[in-house]
Amino acid sequence: MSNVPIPEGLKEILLGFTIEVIRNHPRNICDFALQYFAELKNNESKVKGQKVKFNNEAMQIGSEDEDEEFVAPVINRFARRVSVCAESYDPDNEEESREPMVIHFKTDEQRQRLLEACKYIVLFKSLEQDEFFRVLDAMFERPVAAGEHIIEQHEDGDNFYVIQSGIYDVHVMDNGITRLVGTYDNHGSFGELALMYNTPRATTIIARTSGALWCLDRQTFRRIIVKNNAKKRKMYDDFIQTVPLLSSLETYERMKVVDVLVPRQYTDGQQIIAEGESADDFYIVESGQVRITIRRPTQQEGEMYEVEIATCTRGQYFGELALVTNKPRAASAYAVGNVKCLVMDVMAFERLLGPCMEIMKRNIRLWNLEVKIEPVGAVDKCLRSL
Ligand code: 1OR
Repeated sequence: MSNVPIPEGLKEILLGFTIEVIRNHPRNICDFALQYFAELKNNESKVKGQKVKFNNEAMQIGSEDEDEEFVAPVINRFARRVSVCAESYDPDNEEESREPMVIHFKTDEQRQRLLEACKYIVLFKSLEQDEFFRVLDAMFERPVAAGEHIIEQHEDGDNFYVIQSGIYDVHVMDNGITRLVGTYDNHGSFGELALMYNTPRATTIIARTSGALWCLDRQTFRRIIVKNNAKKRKMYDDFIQTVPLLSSLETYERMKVVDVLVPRQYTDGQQIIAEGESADDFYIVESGQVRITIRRPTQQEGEMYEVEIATCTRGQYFGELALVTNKPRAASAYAVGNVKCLVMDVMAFERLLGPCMEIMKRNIRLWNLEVKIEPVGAVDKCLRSL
C-alpha cells in the first residue's frame, strides 16, 4: 500500500472537507459532502482561467497555472495577529487586486444567516454586488464563549467582525481605568478601525454571553472595503467640505466621516424618519429637499395632523436631536421630490462627531432659550419654531 501513489491534491481536499465537517457538525455527513463537493466543483468552473486551491482553512481562487502545486499554508484563523507592517493602501495597485481571493465554504443555512446578519452593515452598503458577494465568500463563522476577549485594545487588527448572535461589551482603558463605553446587542459589527486606518485596536471587546461572529480577514477587508472607501472619498470630498457642521473638523476627521457615510435615496413623499420612533441614524442632505414636520392635535379629541416646521436642503443635517438627547424622534422627515442623503449610524455619530457635538447642542440649547440664531441644521430650526 505504501507504494501506491497518492493523487495530487487528494490530501488537501480531504483535509479541507474534514475540517468543514468538524466545524459544521452536519446532521447528515453524506448530504453535507454532496453539497460541499458540488460547491467546490462550482467554484472551480465558475472562475474561468482560475483554479481552486486548498488549504486547511479556506479555499482560495488563484491564477491559472496548470503545473502549479496545491498550496496548503497552515493558518490559524482564530489566532490573533501579533504584528502589522505599516502597509499603505493604494487603490489603483493592480498587483494587489490579482492576489488570490479567499473563499470559506458555507452551507446554505449558514449563507442565509450570514446574508441576514450583513443586511444592515454600513460598511457593506456602498459595495457593488459582486464585491459584496466576494466579502461574503471570504467570511467565516466563529463560535464565541461568554467572557471571551474578541479584541484587545492596543493590539493590531486581524479581523473585522459581524455579529451573528451574542452580547458584546466595549471597554476603553484610559490612564489605568477601564470604562464600559458601549454594548452590541445581537447585531452590528466592530473591529473595522484598526483595519481601515492601520492603527492599534481602539477598544477591548468582551463577549458577555456566548454567541457567534462572522469574521472577515484583514487582507480581504483592505482589498475590498478600504478600496471602496478610497473611491467614496474621491466622490464625496468636495461636498463634505461644504457642509457647515463639519467645517470645524480636521481634514483627516472629515475623511473618517466620509468612510462611514452611506448614500440613501428617497422618492417624493417618502418618509425618512418618523416622529416618536427610536433613532439610530443621522442624515446630511446631499441633494433635494426634506420637509420636517411635527404632529399637532386637532379639535377632534385623539386626532392629530402634521404641520411643516422646516425644510432642509443640500449641506444641512437632520436627525441629530434624538441622538444627542437619547430620546425618540421629535419630528418626522419626508422627501420632497427625489432626495439623496448621506447617512451615518449612531455609533459612528458618537465616535466621529464628538467635535461637532457642541455645535449641535448649542443649537438645541439656543432654541430652548429662544435666542434667535441662523440655523445650522433643520431640527434646531424647527424646534425654535415650536
Ligand atoms: P478597532 O479595530 O479599533 C475595536 O477595534 C473596535 O471597537 C473598533 O474598531 C470599533 O469597531 C469598536 N471608539 C472606538 N471604537 C469603538 C467604539 C468607540 N465603540 C465601538 N468601537 N467609542 C464608543 C462610541 C459609542 C468611543 C470610545 C471613547
